[in-house]
Amino acid sequence: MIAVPASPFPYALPPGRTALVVIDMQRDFVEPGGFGESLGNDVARLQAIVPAVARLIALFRSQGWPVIHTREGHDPALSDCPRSKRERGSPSLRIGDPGPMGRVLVRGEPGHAIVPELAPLSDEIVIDKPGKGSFYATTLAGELARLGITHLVIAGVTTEVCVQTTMREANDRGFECLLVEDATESYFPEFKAATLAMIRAQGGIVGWTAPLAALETAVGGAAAA
Ligand code: C5J
Repeated sequence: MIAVPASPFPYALPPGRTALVVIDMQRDFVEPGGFGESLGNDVARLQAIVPAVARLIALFRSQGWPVIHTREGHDPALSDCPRSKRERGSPSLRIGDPGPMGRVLVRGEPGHAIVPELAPLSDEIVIDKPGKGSFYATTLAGELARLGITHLVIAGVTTEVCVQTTMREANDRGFECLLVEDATESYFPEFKAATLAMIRAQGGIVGWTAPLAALETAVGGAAAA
């Protein structure tokens, strides 16, 4: 076990049974002209974590530990997109509409792709999900079972939406989850802060949080020992 300094207490990371899940680092959420910006959000906050997420991915790859990427989106016919999701609110672009990066949140379109700096390697698992949670209507649970994974390190966007939903789904399924504080972000800083606080409240009711440097130091120290 690798002991990672974390809140609310150290996180015991078992090498060989831990995977990294990088959530929805897609152009539609992170880059100007995408779905996130069409909802009125400033995407600069999300762009700022790309280097930290890249470091985290590099850490897992250096250890030979699994890296799993998720993408939120829908098939071109929108058959897996509930009407409620498409029609809610008054965004300048709705799911499926043509935008500067192709049809918004549609699989295969440029905006649906993961940002180039974090592109998955050909042997890494990519989970396409129609909802906020990464377990709902996906193959993620089966992939984790096949790999013998019991612990998840989680990063990506947005902290209080797809990241938190995924972490709660995972927690309910028995996974021990660590959210990397500076490798996740929200369009709303107060929502990020509240999410981190509620995850680790009540003795880690949903899981743990830790800064990237703490994880890097712990893993590096274990590798050198
Ligand atoms: C959102 C996500 N915010 N990846 N998706 O709709 O958090």
